Amino acid sequence: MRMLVCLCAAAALAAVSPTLAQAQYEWTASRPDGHAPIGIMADHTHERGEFMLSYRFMRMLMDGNLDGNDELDVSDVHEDFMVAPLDMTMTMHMAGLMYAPSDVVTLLVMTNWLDQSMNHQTRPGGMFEAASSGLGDTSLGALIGVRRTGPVRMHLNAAVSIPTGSIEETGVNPMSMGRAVQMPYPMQLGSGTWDFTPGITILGMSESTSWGLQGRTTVRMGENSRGYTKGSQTDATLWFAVKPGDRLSLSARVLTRSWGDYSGHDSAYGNPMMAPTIREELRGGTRVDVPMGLNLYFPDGALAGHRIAAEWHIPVYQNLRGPQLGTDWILTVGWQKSFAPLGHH
Ligand SMILES: [Cu+2]
Repeated sequence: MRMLVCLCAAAALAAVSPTLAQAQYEWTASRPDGHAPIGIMADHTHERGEFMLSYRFMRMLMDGNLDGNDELDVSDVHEDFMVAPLDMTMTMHMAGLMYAPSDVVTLLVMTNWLDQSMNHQTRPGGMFEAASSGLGDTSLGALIGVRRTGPVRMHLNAAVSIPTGSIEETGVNPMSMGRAVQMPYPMQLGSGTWDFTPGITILGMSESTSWGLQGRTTVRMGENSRGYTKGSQTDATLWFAVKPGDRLSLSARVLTRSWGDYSGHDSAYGNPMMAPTIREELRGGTRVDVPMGLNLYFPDGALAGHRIAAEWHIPVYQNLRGPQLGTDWILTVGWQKSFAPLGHH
């Protein structure tokens, strides 16, 4: 919350003091850094009638358990639990559609497909894998332009997440005697609740550099059909990009993410000492990443208007309610293409 207050103060400052920006450069999306680093969603608005298609491929590797800042050995986890998670790989295919019915409002729909697998080791030493895949949750958002001229722009974000992702993923494990049983919390594909995500985005641009700030919080509404609620999540990110040419920009940013423990309980889970991944109070954490990225934009030629971008997250700080798997790296690669208003050429 403190981060959001800071962002709001910065937003208010940006809104009331146009003199803050020295050069009256007019912000434009028609540059490689006219879009934020690809790991950021809902960063830019569109002009009336424009629409945009996007696809993102995201892969995340989590490896090894943390408790607070401390790395745990598998044997440490086995002191309290019969099963220790070892690592988890998540692949996400994310499709998005943006459309601006007016210059003030841009609408956004995003949905994704998930493939995830987690390796485990039992106390006696047996290894097994759990895997789930399917549709994730679907997000409907609106971006509302507050400051739409000059070198510094600002918009408000509001999104509702529809629980299209399954929370009924089951699998066989060495303790389930051949039966498919409810998989642990991190293996489920959605939150099971309608979620609300308000946020704010500020963008700034000069001749050859740009920057931005975004803060957003996801709040879960109610309890899902299995009797639990995921924790809320707050992201705050600040980025800076340089544009050495008309087609390429390079970016660096800081992302702080805090997410809470779950409340409620999925009664399908038995003995709480089975695995840390079935414990509601071992879900929360804070992570700080320094993602590095590049954006390619093709202003002309056969690929005119297409964008290709990649971003690589390096976590620099993690504090988890553990034992919980820590994040090793996240890679996002994406494609975006905007289309002019229908009827224009
Ligand atoms: Cu767009």
